[in-house]
Amino acid sequence: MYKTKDDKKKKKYYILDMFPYPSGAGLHVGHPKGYIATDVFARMKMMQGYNVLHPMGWDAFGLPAENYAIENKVHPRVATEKNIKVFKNQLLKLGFTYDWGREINTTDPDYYKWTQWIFLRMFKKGLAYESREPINWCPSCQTGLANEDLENGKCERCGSEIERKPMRQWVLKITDYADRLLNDLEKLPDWEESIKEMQRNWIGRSEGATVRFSVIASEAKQSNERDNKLEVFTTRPDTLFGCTYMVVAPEHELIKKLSPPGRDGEVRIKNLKEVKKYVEQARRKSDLERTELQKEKTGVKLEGLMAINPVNNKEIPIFVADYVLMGYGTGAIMAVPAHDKRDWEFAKKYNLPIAEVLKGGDVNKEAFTSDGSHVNSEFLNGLDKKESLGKIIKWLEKNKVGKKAVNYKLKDWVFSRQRYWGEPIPIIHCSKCGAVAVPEKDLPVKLPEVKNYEPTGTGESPLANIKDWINTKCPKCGGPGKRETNTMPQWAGSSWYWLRYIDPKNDKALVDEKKEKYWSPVDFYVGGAEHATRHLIYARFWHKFLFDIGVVNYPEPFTRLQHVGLILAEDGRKMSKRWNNVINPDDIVEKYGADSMRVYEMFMGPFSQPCAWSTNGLVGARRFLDKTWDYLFADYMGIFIDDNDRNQWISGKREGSTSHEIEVLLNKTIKKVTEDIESFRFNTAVSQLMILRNSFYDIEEQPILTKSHIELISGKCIKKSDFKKFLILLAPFAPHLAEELWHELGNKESVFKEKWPEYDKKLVKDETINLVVQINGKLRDTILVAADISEKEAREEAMKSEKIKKWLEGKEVVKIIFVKGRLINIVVK
Ligand code: ANZ
Ligand code: ZN
Repeated sequence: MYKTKDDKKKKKYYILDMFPYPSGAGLHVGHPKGYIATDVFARMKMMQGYNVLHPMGWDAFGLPAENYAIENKVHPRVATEKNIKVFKNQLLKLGFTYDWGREINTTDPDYYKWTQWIFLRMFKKGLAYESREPINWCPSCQTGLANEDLENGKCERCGSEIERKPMRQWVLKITDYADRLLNDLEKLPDWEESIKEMQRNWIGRSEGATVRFSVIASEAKQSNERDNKLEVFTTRPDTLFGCTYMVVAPEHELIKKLSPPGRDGEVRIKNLKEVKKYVEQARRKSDLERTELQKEKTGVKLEGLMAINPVNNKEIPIFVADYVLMGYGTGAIMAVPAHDKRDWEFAKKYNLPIAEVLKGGDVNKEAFTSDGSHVNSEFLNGLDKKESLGKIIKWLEKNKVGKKAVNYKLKDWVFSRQRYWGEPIPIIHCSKCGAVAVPEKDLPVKLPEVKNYEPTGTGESPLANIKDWINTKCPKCGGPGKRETNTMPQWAGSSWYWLRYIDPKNDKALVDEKKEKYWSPVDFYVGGAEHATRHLIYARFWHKFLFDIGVVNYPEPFTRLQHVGLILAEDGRKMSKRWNNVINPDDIVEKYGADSMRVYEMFMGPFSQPCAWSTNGLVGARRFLDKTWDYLFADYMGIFIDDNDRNQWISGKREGSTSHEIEVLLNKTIKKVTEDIESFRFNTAVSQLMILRNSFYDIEEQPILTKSHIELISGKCIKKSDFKKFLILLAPFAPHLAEELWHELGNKESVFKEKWPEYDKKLVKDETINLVVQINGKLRDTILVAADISEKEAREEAMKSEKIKKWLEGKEVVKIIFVKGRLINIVVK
């Protein structure tokens, strides 16, 4: 039943879970929460007549599997396969609608063939390039990492302090897509605003200008060198008249360039020893440590040099200081201590002039960072920020000392790892032809078997030791070539996987064009908030690239996005081996049943909020299901007079009767459950189902059944057709129980082949409402009235209120504003 066909006649709905990373620990009860939610949603959509795609797979390359494998002395493939088995068994127990015929695994060569193919296409477009810039190096994982893989300057996996290490790297030019990644967020109204904001901050677009300063020797006035330039990026070029010194980052090339001994008159750093020592100290600090606002600023003046401020030709000193980072802008700044906090502190410490150029503060006391009109700035005097920015940029461009510029925090994606368990990068190095793409017909480049997959520590991947794999022919000239030994990062395989579910077995193309047209984009994507930046930015980047080369026909992969609130342990902490508070879903299923777990996780609280596990809550969910079962089968309850009576009802020979109240409640429940599932408010949907169930007959309210009770309820069963509607509403949450009861009712087909019920509009209208009564727009009273009250009646009712009478005394009513079902506003004079 859960086999998804490409049935083009039906309207499609593609709902996607973030696929798990199959770790050695298995799933805990928190992991399936999102999967249960999408499953409830998918089941409702199926019953609403959609052709639903709800797939599952494994994101199985990457460091954790490899580290686990090394620790436990097993091959990562063996460990991964074992972990996947465990995960899959755990998921199977929960009764999901996944079409396992579409299962994917990022470590399967038939899958990563296409990951490599995308890389090659990027390479051919110049979007994948080699670089030798210093990158983040984790000394413990012994691999390079992307900026995104750091947490507070530390390795996100093992917590080690990151070093900067110059290394040959493959880098993806994600910055080419920065503007589109940013602007297209506006086209995603069904993404949570908080996630979009995190992406905006991550991309970090700043508008400003670059300004080029000349660097000269401070003593020799007659320097013959004119070509030493220092370029900065600034968001405030309008404060250029207030620039009284400059700072370069410790890694800045200017230091290296001006280090060798020079002849007289040549521009050179004179206090090299001191500078080198400072640079060395800075190297050991993380970016976060370096830029912390509270930290005391440190730095060393570069003796022997001066910079010339192009706007007023003043000579100003240059410092090296670690509060300027190499990875941002140009790695150098023009310091404006009067109007920038960090510059101000630095200037105070080193006794540098503070020149006010914006009016409004007292720059002797602190930096004035708000807007103010310009002073001491010649042609900018009297202008505000906007005007002066325009004017100074024009001036910089005219004088060829700078230009308008945009800067991004987003950096190109460091895409190679010096580790074993990843997709080989399909490149062959040739001494004549350079880096050459492996021909597409030779894909996949399979990960070779090695004896030793421990990292070498030399900055080379363990693949570097397999000589017969490395040595190959150059595809271009046929001469000797060597395979690239770096592998792709963990995030590669997940950057396009949603496309593969559409057409998982295709060996001719990444995805068939027609199938892609039918299924994409993903209508709804649900997963952890921790993926707001990394995975979701990479995924959007690759998708846009695939859009540009015509593989997909939508520029954005995920139409709607929802994050999952964490399930915490009963003690309120995160579930973790460390705290010994992990609950295994297998145990819950064993003891309480899969449906209890499903219902409980949907009922425990608002979906997107963190919520602590509670065994009591779980027991409550189980009780609700028991009561549902008992409606038909509890011997002691006597809803049916006897078995014969029940059989008559089931076979339709006796009708049962539904009271008007229950009928109204049933219709309201249909409406509420439908809308709540649609908007991921599962907790209120479940509670509504509980209310409905209790209205049929609540045994708990009458724990001791006397004879008269039994007489009272005996034979009072509701209409079978109404009970069926209740079962259908319950089915997405508790599929096993609902299916079983459905069959007990004599149905031959699955409950999931039923149509989702519709409600009677007349019955769901609220009969009374609280009408707001305003006098001149101010709330003065609320009155209980019929929901469909007319303006005339509302006016009469409002006038009867004592509170309102008081306000109307001696006044003349000039106008009445009436919003049906909401409010009446009486305007008086
Ligand atoms: C002069 C200036 C005057 C600045 C002023 C600010 C205020 P955002 O908005 O984050 O883009 N900056 C530039 N490169 C830097 C680096 N590598 N390390 C540390 N700081 C750097 O910040 C841009 C501003 O951050 C730039 O504008 C520069 O200081 C600083 F009243 O230039 B500003
Ligand atoms: Zn060659």
